[in-house]
Amino acid sequence: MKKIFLMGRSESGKTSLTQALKGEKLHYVKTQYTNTDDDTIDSPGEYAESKHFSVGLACFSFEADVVAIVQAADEPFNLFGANCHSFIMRPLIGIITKIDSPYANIPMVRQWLINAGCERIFMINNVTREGIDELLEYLSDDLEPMTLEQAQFKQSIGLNEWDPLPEGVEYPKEIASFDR
Ligand SMILES: Nc1nc2c(ncn2[C@@H]2O[C@H](COP(=O)(O)OP(=O)(O)OP(=O)(O)O)[C@@H](O)[C@H]2O)c(=O)[nH]1
Ligand SMILES: [Mg+2]
Repeated sequence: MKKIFLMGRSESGKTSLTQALKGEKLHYVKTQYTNTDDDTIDSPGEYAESKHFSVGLACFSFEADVVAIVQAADEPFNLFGANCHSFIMRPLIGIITKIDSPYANIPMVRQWLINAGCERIFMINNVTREGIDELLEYLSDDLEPMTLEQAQFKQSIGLNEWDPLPEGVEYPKEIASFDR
């Protein structure tokens, strides 16, 4: 299971999402500080809302396999600038919550997440669990463990460390791998 780091404004549904992913009944808990367990890291929305704290988000992201921007479908404005994935050395996905809201504007929020650089976007209703299985399926595979040399090799051919090697390309034999 990939460990997912959730960031997004207060009330966007991050904690509810951690509960839905675990199959728990939703119960409101205001996130006061960053919580981590086996598969999730849940941050307080205030980190994303303050330019002084938001730098901390980059630090928490290093503990995760994948970073998610969580935005409710009815958010009135966007906190995340274009290309904000450039400060995070992890795959970035977008999660749109509250797709059931009468004030939802899904095309607008989706465009914000595309502009931020999200490589996949999931649509979630934490209350009915719509979309949760698709997200769980994405999270179910572990990332391939790799050595520093393997990561550097991927970078040398213009890939992110988490991108798969193209067909027909293999790591050079002389570089260290995990099974040696
Ligand atoms: N209708 C609807 N309500 C939701 C959904 N997800 C969360 N909520 C509600 O939105 C409110 C805020 O949800 P939280 O999960 O606590 O939000 P958060 O992002 O963790 O907020 P902070 O801890 O302040 O950062 C709660 O009352 C949830 O029940 C959803 O998909 N649909
Ligand atoms: Mg919370």
